[in-house]
Amino acid sequence: MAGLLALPAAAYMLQEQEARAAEMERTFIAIKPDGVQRGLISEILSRFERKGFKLVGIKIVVPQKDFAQKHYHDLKDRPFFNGLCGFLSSGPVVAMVWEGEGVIKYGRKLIGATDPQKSEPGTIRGDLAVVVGRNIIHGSDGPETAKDEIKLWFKPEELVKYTSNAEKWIYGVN
Ligand code: D4T
Repeated sequence: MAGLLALPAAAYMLQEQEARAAEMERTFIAIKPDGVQRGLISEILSRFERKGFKLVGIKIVVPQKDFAQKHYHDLKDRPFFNGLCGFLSSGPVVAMVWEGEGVIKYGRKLIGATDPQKSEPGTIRGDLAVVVGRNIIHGSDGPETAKDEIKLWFKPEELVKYTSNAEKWIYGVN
C-alpha cells in the first residue's frame, strides 16, 4: 500500500481518465433526408448532447445511391432495399459520430424501435416520426456495425479527439 500512497492524486486522476478513455465507445448516427427536411437536426442533436454523449464527427452530405447501397448492404435481400437506398440518397443526410460509455446500445434506446408505431413516447422516433419508411434517423446496431459504418462515412482525420469540460461531471464512481 505504501507504493500506492506515494502516488500523487493527480496521477490517480490521470489513470482514471485513461481507463475511462479506453472504455469509450463510438457509434454512427445519421439524420436521414426526412429528418433534415423537417427541421429536426437541432432537436435530434440536443437529445444526444443533453444525455452526456460527445460529438466527435459531423457533416452534411447527399450520398450517392451506390453509397447508400453500401451502407444498407445487410438489407440487400429485403423488398424495400431499392426504395430505402433511393430515399437515403434523395437529399441531405447529417452524418455523425457520437462517443460515450455505452453509446452504441443507449443511442439505439434514444432512437427507439425501427417502426415509429412501436417506438415508445420519449424516444426520437416515438416522438417525431409516424411510419417506418420515414423514421428520420439511423443508429449503428452493434460494435462491429459501428466500426464499419464510421469507416464508411468518415475519414480518420474527420474525427476529433478532445476532452469536454463536462466530462468530469458526467462520469464518476462513488
Ligand atoms: P436503421 O438501420 O435505419 O437505424 O434502422 P434499424 O436498424 O432500426 O432497422 P433496419 O436495419 O431493419 O431497417 C433499416 C431501415 O429500413 C427502413 N425500413 C425498414 C423500411 O423502409 N421498410 C421496412 O419495412 C423496414 C422494416 C427503415 C429503417
